[in-house]
Amino acid sequence: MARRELFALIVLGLIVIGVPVAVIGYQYGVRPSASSTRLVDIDLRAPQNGGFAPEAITVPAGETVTLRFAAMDVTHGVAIGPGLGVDLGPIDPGEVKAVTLTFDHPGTYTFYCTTWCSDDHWRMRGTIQVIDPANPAFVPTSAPDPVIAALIAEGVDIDAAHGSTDGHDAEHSLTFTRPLSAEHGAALLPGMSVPAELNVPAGRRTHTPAQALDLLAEANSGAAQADLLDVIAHLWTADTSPETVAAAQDLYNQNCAACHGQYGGGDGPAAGTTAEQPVAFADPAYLFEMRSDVLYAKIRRGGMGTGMPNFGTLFTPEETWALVDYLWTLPTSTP
Ligand code: HEC
Ligand SMILES: [Cu+2]
Repeated sequence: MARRELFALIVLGLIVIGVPVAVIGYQYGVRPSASSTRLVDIDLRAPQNGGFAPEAITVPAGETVTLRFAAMDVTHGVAIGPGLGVDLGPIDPGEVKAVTLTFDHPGTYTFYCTTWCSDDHWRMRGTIQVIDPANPAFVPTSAPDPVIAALIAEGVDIDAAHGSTDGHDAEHSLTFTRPLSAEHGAALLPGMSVPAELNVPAGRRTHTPAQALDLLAEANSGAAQADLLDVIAHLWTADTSPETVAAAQDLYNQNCAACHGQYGGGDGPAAGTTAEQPVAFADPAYLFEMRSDVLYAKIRRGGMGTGMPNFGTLFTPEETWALVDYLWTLPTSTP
């Protein structure tokens, strides 16, 4: 064999063996220590088996972190909020899913399970504390929610028994003689006189439909109550878009249906496990005594020992309003 051929063979051998070794060595050895990408492995187990491990992680702002989630027992799902738009979908046992994130500012984020993995599924949450690298001991507190602050200032008790906060004088007791129809209400609307406070979204959020019924009946004497209720069903579902409602429906199915039921019947698989009965949004006699801003406050803050979790650390205010808008569609839609 000529020397040149031997030399070529050695070079080829070095390339065939050397390149993969270099690549693998770079990926597993050099890269994690040489760059600022941090890898965090998080195991997922149903809450009674330990939940997320670790349950709390700290990340300096500006640093890129890869979170790698592995389901250890049953199928889970992972989303991270608020406002990050991260939803990894279901993760089956043995499967691993990862997301790489860079947080620009200090703050607190929540990773949470989106799949019905056990009765305690909704307890499955963990926190990402993003710290200021220059001031690691400082933990920013979130600003108070202006909607909840306004309710407190107004003296509204968001934990009051259902239907007792609206000051409704029972002048027109709520009776539903036929299924609600927002479409019918939309058709009637041009012939109705709508009081100013019901003509703007902000006004609708601070009135119950029962109060709206009193106001509408006053302004439209002689109108049938069933027609006025249809007009309200329209007004209370008109402040959103089909896209927003569809996105909120996904949030509802992932986070609420287990207790409140897929169609809002208050009859989800976990309904029997909570201290109090989950409310049935599909029942207009209940929902029409509720204010949207109170529903919003309840979703963000949760109940006090009732079994209603808080979702303020999972969803943005916009997502919470979208959920409220979705709830109003439940008494008017037939499964
Ligand atoms: C683990 C069960 C559970 C889950 C999950 C759950 N809820 Fe509830 N929810 C309850 C219970 C029980 C109540 C009734 C007690 C109370 O009002 O605190 C309730 C009450 C509420 C109320 C207050 C009604 C009122 O009259 O004050 C709203 C609004 C609500 N839930 C919305 C939601 C939304 C939206 C989700 C999902 C993002 C959700 N819930 C997820 C159990 C649950
Ligand atoms: Cu889970």
